[in-house]
Amino acid sequence: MKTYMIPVAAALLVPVAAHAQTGGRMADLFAGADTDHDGRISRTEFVAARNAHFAQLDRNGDGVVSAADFPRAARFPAAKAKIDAMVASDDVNHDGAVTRAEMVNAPTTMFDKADTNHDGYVDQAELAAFRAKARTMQGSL
Ligand SMILES: [Ca+2]
Ligand SMILES: [Ca+2]
Ligand SMILES: [Ca+2]
Repeated sequence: MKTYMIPVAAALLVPVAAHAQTGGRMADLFAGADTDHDGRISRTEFVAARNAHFAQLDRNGDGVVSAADFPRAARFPAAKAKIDAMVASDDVNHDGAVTRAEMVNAPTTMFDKADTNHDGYVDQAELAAFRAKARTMQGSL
């Protein structure tokens, strides 16, 4: 089981590059989310993955996710804009930082978009379609 964790951890150590922002985050959340390995991701699995993701995003360990957690990426305007957008999407009280409660209670917009037949699971076909769409959206940015 431990072997599953290595690629994920390694991927998270890669500095946040301008081109890897939103799409990378989407892929990461779904990639490790299928914890019962039934080939599809339930909403519960997605929320658990997002919850686990919080600790990885809060790099300076101050309990909130904000631009301060990405000092290197924040120097690049394009990357900074994407970090701001990521924070803003979950920042319910608009104080510029996302608490764990805000992230856990945030709407599962990404999951809902990927679950195109609305059966409460994102299967392989839906995930492939979602990733293709995410790539297209990134390309148009
Ligand atoms: Ca599953
Ligand atoms: Ca932080
Ligand atoms: Ca589905």
